[in-house]
Amino acid sequence: MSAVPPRLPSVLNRIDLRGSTSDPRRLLPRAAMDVSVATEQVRPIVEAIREHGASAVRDATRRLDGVELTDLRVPASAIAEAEAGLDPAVRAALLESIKRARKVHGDQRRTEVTTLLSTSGTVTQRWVPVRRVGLYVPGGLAVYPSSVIMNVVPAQVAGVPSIAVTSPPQKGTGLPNVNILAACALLGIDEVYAVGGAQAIAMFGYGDQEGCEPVDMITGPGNIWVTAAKRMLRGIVGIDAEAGPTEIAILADDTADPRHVAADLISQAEHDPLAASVLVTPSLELVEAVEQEVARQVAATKHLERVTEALSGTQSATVIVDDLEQGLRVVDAYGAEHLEIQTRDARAVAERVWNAGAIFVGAWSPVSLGDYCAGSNHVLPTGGCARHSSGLSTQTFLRGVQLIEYGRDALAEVADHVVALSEAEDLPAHGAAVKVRFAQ
Ligand code: HSO
Ligand code: ZN
Repeated sequence: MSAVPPRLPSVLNRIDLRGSTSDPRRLLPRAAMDVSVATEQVRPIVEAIREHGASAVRDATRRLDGVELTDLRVPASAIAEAEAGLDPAVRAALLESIKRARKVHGDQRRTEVTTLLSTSGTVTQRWVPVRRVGLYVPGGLAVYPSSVIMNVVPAQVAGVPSIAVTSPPQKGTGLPNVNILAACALLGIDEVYAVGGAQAIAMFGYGDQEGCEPVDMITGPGNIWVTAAKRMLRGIVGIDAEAGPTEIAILADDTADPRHVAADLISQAEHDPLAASVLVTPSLELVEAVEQEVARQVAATKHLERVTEALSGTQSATVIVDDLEQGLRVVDAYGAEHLEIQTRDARAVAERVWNAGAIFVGAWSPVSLGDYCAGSNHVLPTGGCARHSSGLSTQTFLRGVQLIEYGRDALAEVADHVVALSEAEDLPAHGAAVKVRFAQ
């Protein structure tokens, strides 16, 4: 008689949506992030830096990071040393990640298009890179050299001429994490600052009056204070989408391997106690098998505490649906940052998804692949923002500028229409600006 393994208590909550006709958006909980409290704490820091520049950055760094900074900018020698000391396996992995990201982001480049509207009337859509960008790379709980690649590569491919990176100073060295510096070196970035948190965002937004010129755009994920500061500076500079805790949703059927599903749910839970891991499936057998696998794999995972907190939190769950049709409605309503499709004919199912930051298709495309080495970008919209926003791409760093060039005949063709619309809007001076050109 073979021994039956004992059933382990499930870490994940179950949500049963079978037969439900209500809006699934309300039934799928999300971790709430209240930026407004952080905003009040961040405001004096941002204002001090606007007024006093680098000295206020140093004050904030002393107070908040416990680090005494002399130079805000990391010396070239420290960047070179970090690269020289890089572990060979990490170097090879970073280089492969850079190579693939450059290939994919290179293909995202837009080409200039000219539309001919009549013989002498054209509109040209030009794509112009942002002049100077500041890229924030977190360095607290999480240290992500991979995020340096995901921010820098699209900016470089877009043709941004001036790129600065900042990341919090570590206690002891007063420098950003050594692998972050090494990643900058491999990417050819030499303007790097040892500044983190809201003070880094303010420094980029206003400049530091010493050597860091203000930037035109800031991208990159960060904690709640970084997010609050970015919100405050939006408008003064361009800002990418706000990054909340990471999310993985998996739409699976009975063909999915519960070991893979469990491993992938755990992989993103490893980021943050507020990370969300959601399995959506019509297969009760899969739910049960995944629950058992999660319990088994969690016991052996390194970051046991935050993984357990993330998986057992209300933001994570297994969601049982009637069929894949309802499953698709649920994942669309959720709009996950990362969505895996582990079903029969996964490609066809993926093509029907409307809302997701990135879609990982089939059994061999786990989210961790996209985090590091797929060539795709891992800075993606969270918190349902995938319904209206994109992840970072080459496009993020390009602005569309239109060139309108009409000759006499082309203007004559639409002159009456311009006048008619200007009168309809009671703005006759608009029409007059056209009429005056044809007056004898
Ligand atoms: N999954 C994270 C990115 C990341 N994972 C960096 C590992 N390192 C948000 O997409
Ligand atoms: Zn990740």
